[in-house]
Amino acid sequence: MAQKSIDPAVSAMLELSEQEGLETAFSRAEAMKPCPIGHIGQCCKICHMGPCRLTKPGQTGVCGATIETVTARNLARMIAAGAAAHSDHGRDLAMTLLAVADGEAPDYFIRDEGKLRSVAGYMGIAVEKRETLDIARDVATMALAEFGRQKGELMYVKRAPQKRQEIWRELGIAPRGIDREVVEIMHRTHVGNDQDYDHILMGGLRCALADGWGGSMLATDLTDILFGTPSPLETKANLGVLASDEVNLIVHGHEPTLSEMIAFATQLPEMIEYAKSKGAKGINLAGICCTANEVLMRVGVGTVGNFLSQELAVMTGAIELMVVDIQCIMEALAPLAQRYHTQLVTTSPKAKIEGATHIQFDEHRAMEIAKQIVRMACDNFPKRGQTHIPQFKSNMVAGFSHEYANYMLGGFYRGSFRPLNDAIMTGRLRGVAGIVGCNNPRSCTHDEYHDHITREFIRNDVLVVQTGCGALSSAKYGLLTPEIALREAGPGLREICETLGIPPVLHLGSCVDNTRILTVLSQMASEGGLGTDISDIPGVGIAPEWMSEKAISIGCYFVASGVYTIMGGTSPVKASPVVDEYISKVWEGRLGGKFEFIEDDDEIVARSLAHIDAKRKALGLPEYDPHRHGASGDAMMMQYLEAVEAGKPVSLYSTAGLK
Ligand code: XCC
Repeated sequence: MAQKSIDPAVSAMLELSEQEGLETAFSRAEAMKPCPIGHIGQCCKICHMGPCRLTKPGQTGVCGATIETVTARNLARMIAAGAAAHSDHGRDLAMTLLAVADGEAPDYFIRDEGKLRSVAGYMGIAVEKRETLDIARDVATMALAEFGRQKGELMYVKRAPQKRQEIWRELGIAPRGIDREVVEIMHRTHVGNDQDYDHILMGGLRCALADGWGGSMLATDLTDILFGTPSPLETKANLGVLASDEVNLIVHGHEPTLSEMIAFATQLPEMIEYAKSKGAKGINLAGICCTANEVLMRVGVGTVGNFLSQELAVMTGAIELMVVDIQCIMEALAPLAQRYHTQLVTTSPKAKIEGATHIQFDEHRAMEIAKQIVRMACDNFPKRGQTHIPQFKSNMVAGFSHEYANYMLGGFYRGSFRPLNDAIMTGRLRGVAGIVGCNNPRSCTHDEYHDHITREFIRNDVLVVQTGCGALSSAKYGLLTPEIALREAGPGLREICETLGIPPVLHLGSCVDNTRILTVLSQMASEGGLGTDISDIPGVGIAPEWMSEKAISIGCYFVASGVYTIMGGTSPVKASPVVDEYISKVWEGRLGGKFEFIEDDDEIVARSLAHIDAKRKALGLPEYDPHRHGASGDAMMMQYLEAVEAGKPVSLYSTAGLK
């Protein structure tokens, strides 16, 4: 059997699934090849004269649509679906904040007043001598109005560098209302409407910007206000976080509203006593996907893994209950859970699954519902049969918000991004990279691209920031620990990590928190020394194992913000070489950021480093030289420890020359 995952816990569970004849996403991907027509955007199914398959050169659909129009419409619709998903998540958080402000959601409160005041500042809401809940009400109301805004631009456009805002205005893509941009793409891509690929795709970028600088950015801000702005904390990752003698409850999906409440409910003495009354030693909460990211970076809940681990977690037989909210939840979980004692509970009115138990979440009764779910999990514990928990888990540090980055670079009184910019200017850091997004059993061995690309970057002195399932991948292999810098980071990056005590790979949160990267890039651009716009910064964005439409929306808002963005795997517009080239070359000419799909991981690294070096050159910065910044004292210590481990006779004083 070809290696399907680099994760030993996943491999162990896949072996078990084969022995027991159980299907997984891995086996289904192998058994059913992707549709060769749809895979590259060759199929048009937006009306019922089709679907039309444009497989021959020059062929058009029944209506006359060219392959350029068809691929462009398909991509634009992916953006709209992704933007809708992220933004609707943001809307729900605004509704929760409003309910808190109106005293209708008594189990929640404002956890970060400072953030509330800064967000009010972005929105032009007065804060002086005002009650917290009054400010919160105005912030929630203004946030909700952004979805239905009919005139003008989204408020957060102003958070981008001035030059970037002007580019958007000149190109006519400054986003207006969030809902309006999504609706307009659906309208424009309806049969017989917008039939100019350039025009369709520029509209797609405007919709993506409404996600990045609108719905998702609001989701991040409102989550921080309600649940706290993250700062680093330690937790653990991989299937080994499951407990053999405790009730295992898994939160999966994306929204923090219920999972945060469940995290508190599991700590209540009455709940722990209840678990004990069922024969368990306690309650063990863990997460999957971005719900995991939300609760791990705020309350230190461990994660069992990323997207492709969801079925395998159930197959351990050790999960009493998996509660899901929205997005990235496989339908296959329901029939699989029925083969075990695991209860699958859906909670969102937007995501029901046949065969699962539905307990509708309502923020007005949040703790009551959380307790009900925790009790259900405990009730299930006596039904547990044989378990197979792979004993693999790694330490991780998570929770590097933009606010914390300011603090870590300069303390309370001198918080600033100056040291980061200086490090790039001197060449200690070659550049920065965001490695984000999903897993995809069809594009590569599970986690392999995330892992390989991340390690190559840190070896080359590129500071890596991560979100989503990419971050969870690195968590499982120990890349989110400061120690890894000693072993694998290049000398300049290692020096910085040692000085600040940070890992060379920073966990920035969930997928909506990709907007934290936008904020960081904007601050770097305005700090000085690295140009005046995001597109001047020596950096790249990569989603090496993407699979969801949300990843396409994220990729496009990064491109529109000026970032060279690389997606792994096959291009969904490959059927039109014209459109494939357009999203790279034409977009780069207009926006400074380009969108490329690259199938090979080494090529992703090579093109990224070449881009970073070209940006350094354009800024007049010294050429990157890995030997310029010497090895630190800790490097000598590492050599000494390695020699001791290898049983070599050595003294600490002689390690400097030791190979
Ligand atoms: Fe989903 Fe956010 Fe992709 Fe992971 S990274 S598979 S979208 S959970 Ni967002």
